[in-house]
Amino acid sequence: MGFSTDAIHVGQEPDPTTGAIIVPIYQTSTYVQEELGKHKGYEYSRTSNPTRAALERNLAALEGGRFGFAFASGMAAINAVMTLFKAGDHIISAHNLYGGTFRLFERVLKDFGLTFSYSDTARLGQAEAAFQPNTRLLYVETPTNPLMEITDIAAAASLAHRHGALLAVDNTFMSPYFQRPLALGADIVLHSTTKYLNGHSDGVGGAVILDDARLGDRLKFIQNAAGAVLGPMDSWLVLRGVKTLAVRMSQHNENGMAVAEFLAKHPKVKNVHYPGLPAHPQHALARKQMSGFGAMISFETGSLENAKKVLKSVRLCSLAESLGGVETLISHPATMTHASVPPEERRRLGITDGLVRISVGIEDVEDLIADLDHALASV
Ligand code: P1T
Repeated sequence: MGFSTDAIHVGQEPDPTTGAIIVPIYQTSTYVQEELGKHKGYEYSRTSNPTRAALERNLAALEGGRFGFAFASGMAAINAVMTLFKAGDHIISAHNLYGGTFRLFERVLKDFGLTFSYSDTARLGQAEAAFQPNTRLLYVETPTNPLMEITDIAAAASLAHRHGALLAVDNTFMSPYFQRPLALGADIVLHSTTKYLNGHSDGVGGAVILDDARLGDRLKFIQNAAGAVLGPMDSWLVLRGVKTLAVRMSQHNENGMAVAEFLAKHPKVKNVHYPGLPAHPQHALARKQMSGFGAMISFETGSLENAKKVLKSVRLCSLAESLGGVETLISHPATMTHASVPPEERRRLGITDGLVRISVGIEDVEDLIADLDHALASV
């Protein structure tokens, strides 16, 4: 079946007891057993819950993996994946990541004996040089938050596999509608479902999808043992959001392209990071491995003062962290999403004090452009 059909139907057969067309919110912690050891497949909601199970099956189908796991947040999903590894293991991570991911690696997981190297995975030669005999994982976001750098997923997968390591891809910015990392050779796909999968800015969640049965068994064990599961209500909100993922993403993409083109021509804007622009250094790779470019854009205003003026002058775009909702959000990576990346590291990467990020929503794009035009006039 096609993507939209799967998004609407997989895991969502009519409720067997009532015929309800929508999977109910099974707001229950436990399940009554007929006799010792005899139950209907559910024992306790940390272990499994029918609403969460529906979402997990659905997301697995959309990403093309056999196993899906829903977590309490994107960070909880990333943390669960990292606990597949053990003290002494080495992980190579892309140098540009969501600031919270970098914070988890550097300020939590390092204390448990995992070791990290950071490299520019847009240039895989650099990542290749970072491999050690104990390297177990190559971890990338593509496109990256907020600089929209792109890693060649197929090449990164063969590089990792040549060194006996796995490849994990955070697919939050593209969603499975535009990019399917497992089909390109990745072993693990991660999401902050808070973003496009939910799509309506009304829930925090995370997901992991993979295809390998041994890894799947272990992650299922970790999900239950560590317990950072997504609740039934939040699972239901993501299920509901995913039904319109295809139409939303296609409108996000159209609006994203129009806003990026507007910004690229604007005299007050110095540099626009958007993979759909032919000037993006990896535009050709983006066309090859993604079927759209999405709606995340960052651009350079030249200084903190200019960035502040833009962020203060917008009326329709909302100044807020997060992304991927139907409404347009605008933010300042250096002091918001990437504040936990040390200033010198931010500067080295290009996350300057003048960088502004937009998550382009699906409002009428003329209204968004008029708002940005008005805001940029204050610079
Ligand atoms: O916020 P949470 O659901 O825990 O997801 C963390 C996360 C993981 N991966 C990527 C690529 C992300 O962008 C995020 C969260 N990002 C933001 C809140 C933000 O505004 O960029």
